[in-house]
Amino acid sequence: MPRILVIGAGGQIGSELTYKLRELYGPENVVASDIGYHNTHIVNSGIFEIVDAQDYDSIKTCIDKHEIDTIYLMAAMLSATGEKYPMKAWDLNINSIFHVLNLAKDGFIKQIFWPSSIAVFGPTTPALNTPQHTIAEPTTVYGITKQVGERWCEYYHDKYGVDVRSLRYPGIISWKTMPGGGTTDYAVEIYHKAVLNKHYECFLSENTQLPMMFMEDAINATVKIMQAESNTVKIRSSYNLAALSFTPKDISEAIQKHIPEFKITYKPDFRQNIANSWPKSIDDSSARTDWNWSHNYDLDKMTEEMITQLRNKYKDSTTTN
Ligand code: VAH
Repeated sequence: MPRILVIGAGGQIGSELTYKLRELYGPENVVASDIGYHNTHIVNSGIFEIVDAQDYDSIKTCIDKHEIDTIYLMAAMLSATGEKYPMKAWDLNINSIFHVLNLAKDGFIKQIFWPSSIAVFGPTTPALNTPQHTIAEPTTVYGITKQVGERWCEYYHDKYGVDVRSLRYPGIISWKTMPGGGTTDYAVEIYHKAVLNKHYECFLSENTQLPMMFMEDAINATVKIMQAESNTVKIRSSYNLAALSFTPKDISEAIQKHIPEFKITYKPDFRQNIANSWPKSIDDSSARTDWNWSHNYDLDKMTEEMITQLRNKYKDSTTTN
């Protein structure tokens, strides 16, 4: 059994990844960690440690204490917050991957998962069905950090044999843990507002098409690439990953099939420029060919699950305007 440390386990993806890994490998083999105790559910759900992803000794102390051999590095500052605090985003996103890559290079851990993002692409990238290998000139700090991180992952694999694996996540939609500081967060907020208020003011314009994915598919892809035979993981920068591609208009129409009175209004903010720089849809055929990836959720199936779960979560809440 692998001995796993999830860094950034308090976040939207990190938390659900932790629950899944504990199901697969046993709770005793999965240590959740974060910079603080903000996600009380994850803190109280099993083994938890405070780990600062920017502090090599903090990570090293934890992997020694728990005899860790595998790290899922999920801590990062996302696109919207990264534009507000560029150097903090650079420091967190880059220092953390270097520490984990060096721990592997020096033989302290065997395997790494590190999330990249479709944010590595920019306004000069072909926007429809974006290929695995194409122009990538990101115009956000977050996208720059993910592009640089991919280069270092590939370098450490090729030069030092580090077994690092990575996926270019699209926007991820889930109901258990709210996302923080992303441009695609609207696609999570809209479901909560639809169930609670039957109205959502969207910070992107109605025809802003972006690549998206339901959390269960993202978690399954992450587990699948980490379990794949090493020689099938041919791309060691990061794999394109895709499932859905929709606009705020599309998602509001899917919601109205369940909540006919739901209304959406639009008030684009600074995040519109970020969204405009990203692809509209992604070609992930390399992942489907190399390690047999496939997704399960389309927009209607995801919307049904989100609304069902959130109605249950908020069943005691009154509707507010
Ligand atoms: C963000 N959720 O919005 C992240 C993601 C593709 C978007 O990387 O910044």
